[in-house]
Amino acid sequence: MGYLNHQQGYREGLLESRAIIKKDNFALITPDGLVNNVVPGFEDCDITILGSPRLGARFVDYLVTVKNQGGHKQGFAGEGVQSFVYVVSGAIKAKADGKEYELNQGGYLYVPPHLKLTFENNNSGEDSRLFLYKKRYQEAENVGKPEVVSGNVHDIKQEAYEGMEEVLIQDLLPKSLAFDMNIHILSFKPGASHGYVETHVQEHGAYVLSGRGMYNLDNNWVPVDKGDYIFMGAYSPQATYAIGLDEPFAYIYSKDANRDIEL
Ligand code: UGY
Ligand code: MN
Repeated sequence: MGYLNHQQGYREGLLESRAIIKKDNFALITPDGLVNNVVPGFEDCDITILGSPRLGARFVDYLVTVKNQGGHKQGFAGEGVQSFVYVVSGAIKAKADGKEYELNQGGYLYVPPHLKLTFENNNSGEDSRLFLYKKRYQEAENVGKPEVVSGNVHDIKQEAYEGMEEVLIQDLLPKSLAFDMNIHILSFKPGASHGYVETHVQEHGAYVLSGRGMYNLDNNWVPVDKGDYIFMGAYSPQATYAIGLDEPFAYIYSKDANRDIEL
């Protein structure tokens, strides 16, 4: 694997990759091929831009490794762009609207479009790994304004997904119409699956937190693993069977919601 585990130089075997890129449809991006991007505002961070408009998404997802006392101190997003950060590992201090949030593993913060998100590593001497998201907010009449939301997934109840006890869902943001998107975690016990191949207008950017699955992406069945990223574009057929022996196959993902399609 490349920069994530500092393995560089020639490798023993042939160059190969599980990544699949079908722009405007779906993509599988694996840890092995990630490269470090330099983005102004991020200090002492390794960053990879995952889903983005160049892939066909209307949002941007990032995998960020915050090192030492690094972070984003000048402020991320705002000016009409909402943001969301989830702590995959480690711990950070994040701030929005003058308030500070200590986010440990599983912690998250949603920042509405009129505010900026700042964060820094929590000084523990360890790197922190973040899944970071931004999307331009889609206004609507008579729905109110979204507010800052923070929590930890370990405190959120898992609900049976569409009547299936072996598939559990968590909603990280309120169901309020003020929000034009939500972030969820879906967790499948090995052997569990979706109830049908979904085909919907909404887009997803999904980061795999644990386990393994066989994923149907536009009717191509591909193995996916912890650390993989999946982009599912509008109308791209999608479903999974969880595989593996004991770990649930779980991923955090965004989904646009509560809005009509603009012409
Ligand atoms: O919420 C969803 O659309 C979700 N079930 N999609 C997915 O897991 N690919
Ligand atoms: Mn879906």
